[in-house]
Amino acid sequence: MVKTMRILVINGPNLNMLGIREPEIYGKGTYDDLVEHVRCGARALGVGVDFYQSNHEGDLVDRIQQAYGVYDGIVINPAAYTHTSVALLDAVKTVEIPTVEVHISDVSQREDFRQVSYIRLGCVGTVMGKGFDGYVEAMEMLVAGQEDAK
Ligand code: CA2
Repeated sequence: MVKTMRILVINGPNLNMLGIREPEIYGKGTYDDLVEHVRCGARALGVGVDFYQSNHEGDLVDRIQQAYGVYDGIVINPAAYTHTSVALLDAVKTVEIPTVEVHISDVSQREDFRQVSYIRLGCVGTVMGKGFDGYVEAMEMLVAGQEDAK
């Protein structure tokens, strides 16, 4: 029997407020629009997807730990914690689940403080500057990675 791949999509602080400001950077879509877009992409790829959003670093660490043995891949936009959190890096390294870092905006073209990403050191890939489509591209990377491992 073919097992359906399960992917967990994690979003960090303030991403629940998408759509209310800075549409020139993040677009006009809301968090619910993002979830719908990614759900649609997951359906097309034939993978199962669950979502989690939190504004709290420790809750994000807890959710990554709970993913251990349950999910085959993680897509994570740690938002501001990208640039500060060793705890999130340690969490993804601990669970050893292939993880792709996503940013809606192109952080490489933004402020100096956004040029640091701790979580990147524990990720199999990074997608940035592609809006909501970047989450779908991240899932495609995870699917391709699983195919290669067969
Ligand atoms: O580009 C991204 O996806 C970011 O991860 C978004 C973070 C930012 O700190 C990172 O450097 C890059 C910020 C998320 C803020 O969320 C919003 C809330 C309301 C309206 C627009 C965005």
